[in-house]
Amino acid sequence: MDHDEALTAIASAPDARALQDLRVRLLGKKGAITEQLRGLAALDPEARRTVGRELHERKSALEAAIEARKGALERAALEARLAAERVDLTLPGPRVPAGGHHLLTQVTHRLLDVFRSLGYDVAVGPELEDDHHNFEALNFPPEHPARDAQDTFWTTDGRLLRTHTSPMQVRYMRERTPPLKVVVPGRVFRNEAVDATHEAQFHQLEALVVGERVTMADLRGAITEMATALLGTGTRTRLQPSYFPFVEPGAEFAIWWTHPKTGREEWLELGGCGMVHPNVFRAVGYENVTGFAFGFGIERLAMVRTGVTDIRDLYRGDVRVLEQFRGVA
Ligand code: FA5
Repeated sequence: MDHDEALTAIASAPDARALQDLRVRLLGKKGAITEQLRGLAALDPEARRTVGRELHERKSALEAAIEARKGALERAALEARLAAERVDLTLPGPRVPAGGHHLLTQVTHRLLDVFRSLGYDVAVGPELEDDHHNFEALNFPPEHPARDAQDTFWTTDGRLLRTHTSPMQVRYMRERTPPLKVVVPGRVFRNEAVDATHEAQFHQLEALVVGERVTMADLRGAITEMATALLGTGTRTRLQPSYFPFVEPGAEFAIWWTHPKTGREEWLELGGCGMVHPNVFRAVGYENVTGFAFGFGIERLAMVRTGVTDIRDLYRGDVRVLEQFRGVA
C-alpha cells in the first residue's frame, strides 16, 4: 500500500477497530513505516537525511489522518446515540388518571352544603371519647340497657371509640350559648357483627338546634327541608315513636321516596330524632331553652341513592366499585 492508498484507507476506515488495524499495519512495531525507518540505517548519510525527512513527514501525515478519522468516527457514534435517544418534548405526557372523592365523602359534602344553606354551623368532634360525653351526659346512666345497643371498643385507660356523633351535642353546647344550630359529620364505631348493612365503623350526621320555644314542628320542618333539598320539592317525611335516652319525645324518621333500582315508592328509614331531654340541658348547664336533635347513618343514605347493596363494598377500597360513583351526590 503506497502513501496515498494508506491515506484513503484511513479516511474510509468503517470503525474504530479497522482504524486500529491500520495503525498497527502502518505505524506498529512491525508496521510498514517502522520497517522503512529501520532501513534508514543502511543508507549513506546524504540519502538517510532526505529519505528520513520524507518518511517522518509521511509518518506525521498518517498519524494526523488517523487522529482525524478517529475524531470523525467518535462524533458519528455520538450523533447516532443522540438520535436514538432523542426525546420529543412536544409529545403529550402520560395521562395521570383524575382522582375523585369517595362516595361517602361526596354524600357528606352534599349534606353539609344543604345544612350550611339552612344556616347551620359545621363542627367535628373526637373519635376517641370518654364515657361521660358518649353516654352519661346524654342521659345513659351506668348499667342502662340502652348502652347495650351501642357496644363499642374501649381503651385500657377507660376511654372508648364513640358509638355515635351525639356526644358532640354536649361538647358543642358547653362551648357556646344558645341559640345555636349545628351539624356534625363524623366516623363512629360499634362492636357489631358485620354484615351487608352493618359495619364496625361507619359515619353519621348529627343535627342540633337549641333556642327559645323550639318545637317538634321545627324538627319535622328541618327534616323535611333536608329531604326536599336532597330529593326535590314535595318530598314527604314521617316520624315514628322510638326511644333514645337523650331525647323526649323520641322518634325514628323516614322519607318517602322512589327507590332508584326497583322504582318502588317506599319509606326510607334514616335515623333517630327527638326533643333534647331536660337531663341533657342540665348536664351542659342550659336553662329555659328547648331544642331538637337528629342523627342518621351516611352509609345508609349513600347506599340507597346508588343501589349499593353491601356496606362492605364501600370500605374494600376497590376502585372498580368506587369509580362508578364519580360525581353522583
Ligand atoms: C343513634 O346513633 C342516635 N345517636 C341517633 C339520634 C341522634 C337519635 C339524635 C336522636 C337524636 P342509632 O343507633 O339508631 O341512633 O343509629 C342511627 C343510624 O346509624 C341508623 O339509623 C343507621 O342508619 C346507622 N347505623 C347504626 N348502626 C350501624 C352500623 N353498624 N352500620 C352502619 N350504619 C349503622
